[in-house]
Amino acid sequence: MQRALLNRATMRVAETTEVSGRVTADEVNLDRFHNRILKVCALVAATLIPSSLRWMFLTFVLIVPQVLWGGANPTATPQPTPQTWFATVGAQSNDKGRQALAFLPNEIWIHAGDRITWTFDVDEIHTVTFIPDSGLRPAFSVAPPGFVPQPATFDNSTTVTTLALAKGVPPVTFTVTFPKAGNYKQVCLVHQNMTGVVHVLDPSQPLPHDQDFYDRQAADQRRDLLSDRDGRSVAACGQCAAQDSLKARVVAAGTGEISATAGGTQTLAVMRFLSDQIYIRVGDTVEWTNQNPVEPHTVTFGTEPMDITAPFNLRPNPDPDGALHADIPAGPTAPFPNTNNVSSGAIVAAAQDPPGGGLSDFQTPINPPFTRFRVTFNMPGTFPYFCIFHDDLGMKGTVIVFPKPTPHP
Ligand SMILES: [Cu+2]
Repeated sequence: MQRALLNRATMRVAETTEVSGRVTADEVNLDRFHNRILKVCALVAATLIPSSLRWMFLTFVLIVPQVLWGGANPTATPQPTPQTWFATVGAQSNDKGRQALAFLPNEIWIHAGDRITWTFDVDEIHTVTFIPDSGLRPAFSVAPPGFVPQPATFDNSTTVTTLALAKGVPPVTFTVTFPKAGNYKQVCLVHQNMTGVVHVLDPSQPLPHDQDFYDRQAADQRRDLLSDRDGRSVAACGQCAAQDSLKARVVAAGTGEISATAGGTQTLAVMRFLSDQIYIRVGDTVEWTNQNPVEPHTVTFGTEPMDITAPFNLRPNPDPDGALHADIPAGPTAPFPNTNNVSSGAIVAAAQDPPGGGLSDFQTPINPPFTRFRVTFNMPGTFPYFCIFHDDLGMKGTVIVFPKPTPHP
C-alpha cells in the first residue's frame, strides 16, 4: 500500500515518539472540532489488517447489513433533560507509530434517553459497535471516503455499528441514543480486546461522574497507553532485538500489550519494525517476529501481492518449527523463482478460543497461526520492506546485505 504520502522518515519509536500528556477539557473539545485531513491510504491500508477471514469483507461496495441502522425507532420514555456525552475512539503518538486501540474513556454512566457522541481521532480504523446480548458479532465493512455516519439508537434489540472509520475532514463522529436502562458492552469490530461498557441508569438514579471527569479520565488513559508507563512493551522490544534465534538476526515486527480497566480492555500497538535497519552478509538469515498480542503485520519485499494477507513466493515448506521461510532472490522451487518479491502474509499470534469454539467473536485460531517469518539473503544489496497494513503509519524497514568477505590469499 505504498503511496506518495508515505515518504516520511522511518523513525525509531523508542527514541523519537512524542506523547502528549494530560490535556484539559477545553483542549479535548478544541481537538474534537479540529479539521482533519482524510488519509484515504491510511484507511485502506489499516483496513487490511485483519485475518483473511475479515479480508473477505474488505470492499468499497457498501454491503451494510440491515442490522446496522436497525432500531432507529426510539421508544424513549419522556426525559426532562436528555444529555449528550462525549468520548473518543483511539489515540496515537505524533509519528503515528504508537496506536492506542481503545475507547477513551471505555466506561460511561448515563441516564436512559441520553446519547453519546464518539469522535474518531486516529489514522487507524475502528468501529463503534453495540451488539444485543444474544447477538452475533458481525464482520466490519470499510467506509468510503467522505462517509458520514448517521445517528442511531441502541435498545439491546438490534446491532448498532459504524462502518470502519478513521479520522478525516470533517471530524468523523457517531452518536448513539440509549432509551432503555441496562449495561451494554461496546466493541470495535476491527480490533480484538478493544471493549468498553455503557451503564444506562433510570433517570431517577444519580450519575457518578460528569463530562469533565470523563475528559480527564480519557486524557489519563490516552497518556498511560501511549507512553507505555509501566515500560513493559519497550522492555520486551529490547529483549527481542537482542535475541538470537536459530542463528538468525531477529527483528520485532511490532510490539504491544493489552491492558484493562473496569470497563474493558485496551491495547497499545507499536506499529514499527524494531530495529528498522539491519546489516548482514550474503547467506545470512533474518527473522521477523510479531510481538503484538492482537495486531497482525506483514513483512513484504518488492511488490505488494494481490492477496495481501496471504504468504507470497515462499519456500514450499515452512521450517521445522513452523516458521515461514523465503529467499531473496526466491529459490528455484518458489512459485516465482529468481524474483525479489516475497511477503510473509499476515503474521500474528493465534487468538484464544472461546468456550464452544464459536465464530461469533472471531475468537478462532488464525490458521495457521504464523508469528515468525525468515528470509535468507543470497545476494548483496539494499532491500527495503514494509508492512502492507501499516506502512502509512511509517512501518517500514531496510535490510542491507554486504558481500561475503573475500579470504586473504
Ligand atoms: Cu503492520
